Parts: sequence; C-alpha cells; structure tokens
Amino acid sequence: MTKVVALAGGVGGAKLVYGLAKILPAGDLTVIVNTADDFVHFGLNISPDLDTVMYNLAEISNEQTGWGRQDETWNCFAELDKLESVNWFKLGDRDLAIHLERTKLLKSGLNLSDVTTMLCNKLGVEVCIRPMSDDIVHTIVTTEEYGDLPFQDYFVKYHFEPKYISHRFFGIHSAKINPDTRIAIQNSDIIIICPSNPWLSVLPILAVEDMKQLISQKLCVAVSPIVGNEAIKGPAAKIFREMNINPSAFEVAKIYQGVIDGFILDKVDSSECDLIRACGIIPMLTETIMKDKYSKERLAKDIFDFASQLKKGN
Ligand code: FO1
Repeated sequence: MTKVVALAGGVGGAKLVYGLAKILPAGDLTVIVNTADDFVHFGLNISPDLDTVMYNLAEISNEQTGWGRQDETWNCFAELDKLESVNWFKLGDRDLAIHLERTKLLKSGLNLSDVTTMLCNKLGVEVCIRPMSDDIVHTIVTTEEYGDLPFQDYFVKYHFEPKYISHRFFGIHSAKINPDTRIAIQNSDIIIICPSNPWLSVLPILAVEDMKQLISQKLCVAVSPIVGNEAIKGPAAKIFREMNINPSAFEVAKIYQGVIDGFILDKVDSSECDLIRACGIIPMLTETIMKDKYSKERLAKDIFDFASQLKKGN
C-alpha cells in the first residue's frame, strides 16, 4: 500500500487527480488543494480549486471549461444580468448550491477542511480532499495596467491579459496547516505536484507554515504544466515571458529545486533533460497532455511507476 499526497490547483491539477483516483485505492490518495484563489462573491464563500477537484472526482464537472458543473443551467445568472448585477464570474444554478451550502456550513463555525469533507461525502467523493489551510489566504497579482488585482479579477474579469509585475499571498504568514493534513503528509510515501500553475497554484500551498519543509522530507515529483514552451491552459507561459524568462519545463523544474526529486515532462521537451539533471532532479519523459479519461489515467500510472522506483535524494 503506497500512500500518495497530490498538490493541486486549477484545471490541470484536477485532471491529474482524476487519473490518480482511477489507479489508487481511495484511502491511499489525499489531495491538498490551493485555496488562495478563494474569494467572497455575492456574500458567498467560493473555493474554485476545491470545487474543480471535487467535481472532477465526482465526475460531474464541465469537461469543456474544466471548471463548474456539467448539465448546468444559468437561470439565476440570467436574472442577475437583467438586474444589471455583477456578471464577470459565471455562477451556474447547480454550482450555486455548493457555494450556498459551503457558506452556510462555514457560518455555523465549521472549518474549511471539515466543510470540504462534508461536501465530498454528499457528492460521493471518497478520496480525501483537503484545503492547503483553514485560514484565509488571497493571491494578489500586481499588474502594470491596474496595480493590485485580487486573483479572480486578474484571472477571470481581465482574462489574465494585464501585464504581470509580481504577486503575493495575503494572509500567508498566519495561515496554519490543519493537523490532519500534516499527518497525511507525514504518513505519505510519495508526493506528486500536479501540472498546475507553479506561482499561482502550487507556491501558495508550499508557502503555508512549514509545508515546504514537510514535503521536502518526502519523496516528491512534479509534473510540468508547460509543454513545448506553452501552457496547456492559463497564464503560466505568459507570466514567464513577462518575467523575461523563456517558458520551459526546465524553468518550472528550477522553481521546485530543493523540493522535488523527480520531474515529469513531455517528450517534446526531451532536450531539457540534461539541464534538469544538472539541478539534481531526475527527469522522466512521457506524454503529459491529458485530453481524455484514458490519458489522465495513463499519465497517473506513468508518474506513480516513476516515483515508486525513485529513492529520496537520489
Ligand atoms: N473561470 C473563468 O474563466 N470564468 C468564469 O466565469 C469562472 C467561473 C467559475 C465559477 C466557479 C468556479 O469554481 C470556477 C470558476 N472559474 C471561472 C474558474 C476559476 O476562476 C479558476 O478555475 C481558478 O480559480 C483558477 O485555477
């Protein structure tokens, strides 16, 4: 029995988590999810990355967008539009039920970890999904055109078009790791950093309390979200360019240097393996683009087999 902890955020992370859940017994997989994208909208506590992972595992996610629900209706959203209300963040009717329930449970005094477990139980998700912290953390992106933007304003309202200057995690210094999350990491055999945005989805998780130290003590591999100098989805390659760094799998591996023992990258980037080895990281080449359920499961198996034969500190 091999205990796996996956760190995930965003659509790419959720896709790999789906594949991992297909190859591992539910009790052997724990997913620690970025919550720095969370925000309060219409007075509702919205946790996009927790919901995206939960919906993928419940097999009720919208496969086209990667977020939100399948078979969604937009009656409430349409009425809000008639009221000329805020409409840049689309909230479907089915999705709204989760936001309403999460907000009610949090207001009753439960923490986000317990609320997430309750919602997963109600959706029949057996894999353990845990927020990176029960405390509030907000990613703020500083841009050339608008100055500081809350994450969802940068990502959704402005479609990550503004020029990236820097970012920070508001509240990170007081954010604690839930004791059960800490135990899950300490009891794990392998940690997998999913192909999520390194700065906006993974580094918030590693920045919580002593998370980075906890994870660095474990055998850890990461999957590149950059393939052929481009991101599959989202602003990762654009942010690299705005940092004057060439977007590459190697540059992602460098971000995780000191934390990871192995790095999984796409075959198209095979020329970068020597650079990755020079960082003391073992590369593994495979097809990393997940376009259907089969490829999610196959990638998960490739990663698990690769990590299982690595030794800590190689
Ligand atoms: N992303 C969009 O690009 N447009 C939206 O209108 C949108 C709504 C939305 C509603 C609920 C939810 O859980 C996610 C939603 N997302 C939307 C995706 C979300 O902004 C991103 O998935 C993450 O925050 C970034 O990883």
